[in-house]
Amino acid sequence: MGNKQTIFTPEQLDAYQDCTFFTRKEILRLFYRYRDLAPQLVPLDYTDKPDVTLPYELIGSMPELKDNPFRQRIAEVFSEDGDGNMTLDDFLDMFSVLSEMAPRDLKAYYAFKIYDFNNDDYICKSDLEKTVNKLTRNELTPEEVSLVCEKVIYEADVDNDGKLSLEDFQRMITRAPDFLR
Ligand SMILES: [Ca+2]
Ligand SMILES: [Ca+2]
Repeated sequence: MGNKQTIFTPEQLDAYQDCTFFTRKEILRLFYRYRDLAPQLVPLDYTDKPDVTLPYELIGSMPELKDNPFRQRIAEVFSEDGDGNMTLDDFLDMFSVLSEMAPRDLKAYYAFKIYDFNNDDYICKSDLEKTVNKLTRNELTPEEVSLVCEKVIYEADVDNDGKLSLEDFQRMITRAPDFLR
């Protein structure tokens, strides 16, 4: 493989570099990983923006995700269709935010979306229970989970509406960074 690649136009590569934290090389490497998931579906020429979406089952089986208890939520949040099926753009966005180069605020924003299971822009007690169950891999009893959630809400819910807004959440994770991992 020489310097000339014909998968993307130079403009496309520039655009990907602008909206991710990746270099051209990393973008191409991720493209090949995306393609390796389903070589029969993903063409080697993206210059005419092919309409390709890979099913969640393939995405969720990647080494970076397969042991993550939040893998399905992560894929849902980053997928345009909301069901975890991913275009190449979705895929690059996801890896960009998961990468070590992504700033903490951006990670916090997506963590909030991931934990907001019912997508209503708040983390309520039932969202938090699902989150804690996954974080602890179901090792706590329902009573313990309930107590943890009440405590988290009690401490983080500054405006006292019983649920966590993005602001409440951002304040919380500066004290409990475990929620970011
Ligand atoms: Ca919610
Ligand atoms: Ca609140």
